[in-house]
Amino acid sequence: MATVRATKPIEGQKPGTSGLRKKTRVFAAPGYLENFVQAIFDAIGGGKGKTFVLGGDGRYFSDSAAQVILKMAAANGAARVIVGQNAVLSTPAASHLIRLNKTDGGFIMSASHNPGGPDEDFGLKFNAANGGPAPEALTDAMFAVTRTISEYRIVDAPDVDIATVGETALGAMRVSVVDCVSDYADLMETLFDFKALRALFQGGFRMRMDSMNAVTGPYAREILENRLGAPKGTVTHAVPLPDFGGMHPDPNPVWAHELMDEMFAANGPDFGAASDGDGDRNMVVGRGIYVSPSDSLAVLAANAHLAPGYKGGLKGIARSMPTSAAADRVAAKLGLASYETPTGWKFFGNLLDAGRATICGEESFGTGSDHVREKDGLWAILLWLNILAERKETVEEIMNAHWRAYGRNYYSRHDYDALPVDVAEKVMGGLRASLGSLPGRKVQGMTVAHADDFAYNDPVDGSVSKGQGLRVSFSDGSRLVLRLSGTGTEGATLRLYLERYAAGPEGLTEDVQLALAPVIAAAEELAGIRAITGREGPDVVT
Ligand code: VG1
Ligand code: CO
Repeated sequence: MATVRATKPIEGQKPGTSGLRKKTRVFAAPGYLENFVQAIFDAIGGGKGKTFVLGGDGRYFSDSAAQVILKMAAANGAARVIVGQNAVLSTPAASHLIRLNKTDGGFIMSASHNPGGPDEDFGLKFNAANGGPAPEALTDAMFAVTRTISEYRIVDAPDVDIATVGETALGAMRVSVVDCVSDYADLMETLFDFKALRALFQGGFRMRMDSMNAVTGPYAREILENRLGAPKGTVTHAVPLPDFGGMHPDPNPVWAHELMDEMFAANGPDFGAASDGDGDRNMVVGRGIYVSPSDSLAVLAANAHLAPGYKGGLKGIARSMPTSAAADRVAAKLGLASYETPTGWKFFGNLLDAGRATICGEESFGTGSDHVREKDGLWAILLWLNILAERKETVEEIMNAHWRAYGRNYYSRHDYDALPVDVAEKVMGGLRASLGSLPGRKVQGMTVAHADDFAYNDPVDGSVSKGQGLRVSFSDGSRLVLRLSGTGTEGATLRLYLERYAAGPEGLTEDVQLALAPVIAAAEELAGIRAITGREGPDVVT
């Protein structure tokens, strides 16, 4: 019953920072999804006899896309597909299932923090047998196939029932529909002290978890409310919706403003958290204090030994290049190796597989460890809870103590969204062309120490990834980075990352944008973003 259908290459099927993301209408057009899925099978050497995981964040179009992927897996000879019930799996839960079942990889349907719906975004990414996002060599191979593809394989069969947990089949292929939450929740129990966390909630600790109508709702309810006894209603926006209820499921102070308002109100909860569309990002907030993701990574690394899963200490700490150097200071103090990788979780995979890094993080609200091969929002939130339970201090006390011990890396990211591509390229091109002449130059009272276009030499497999962002470092430890987003679906998004170090003990609690003012001014002087784009300022500041 397998049919071979003729097709033609479709332009632009190049996976970005994290899989292929397009407008839903583009993905739903005839042959679009099919071509890309066949390209994945071809790039991994076919599907014959293999086992895969399938799931996603439940966004609009996922149900029909799941049926196409199942029918194509069967036609490509797969032996078995493990599907999250209703095709739902958070990205970290999918990564876990790939590893737990020793499968050959998995398909994750998500455009992550991008909005969902018929007029918004859809996405698909393939994770390899280690549970992590396909490395660059593999995504390049997929793209190459999409440029020459002439046919795809799909079975003619009725839709598979994926709403009922249990075993079923599609021709010769087994389809195992599994509960989305239980294996993942069990994994969390092996890493964190659930007894201490239950006691914390029993003692009246108040938390607000905003799942933003996205995939973590059922996970957070099961773990926080059912297993840990947090009061019902601790998790808000807990029902995943195909369009996220119109929310932009990106956990940052701008898009999670309801949570921010609550955390900054008089008598707000003790701890607040939010996660994104597919559950791999997290934002943490204390009462009256926002924790920047770069600082969160540093605090988690410095305190991870307080949780049972990490009591033996860490092997190393890795961060993406634009992430602040706060984590490096922790690594130095603990005598651990630290790594600086390009943006995107796929670059942490080799370090985690090789046992060189235990904890990894990105400034974009992503933190994770070697328990899976993706960043993991609820993992970070539970580690924070475990640290709060052990230290018996508030988030604010923990942050202040951290800055006193290590100094503070003031940090912010300014995003200029949906720019015309040529305008964004002009900004990048201008700064890139001047990099060679910058060292030694004085800008806004600071001296440029180093300027380059970041290239990463993977210490594990020796692969080289070039053009990963323009960086300018100053002799006082300040830094600015400029790169183009690889996850957007409209025009170009320019990201400006800003950092300034204050050693303390004075000046550790300044307003972040004020503390960064000289670096912001230096960025404008060197790159002319406002001048070239004509924009008055960034669209999103985090
Ligand atoms: C962004 C973030 C990056 C993250 C990626 C995927 O990429 O900056 O750190 O890994 O999103 O996250 P970009 O290329 O737009 O800067 V998710 O949660 O959207 O899968
Ligand atoms: Co995500």
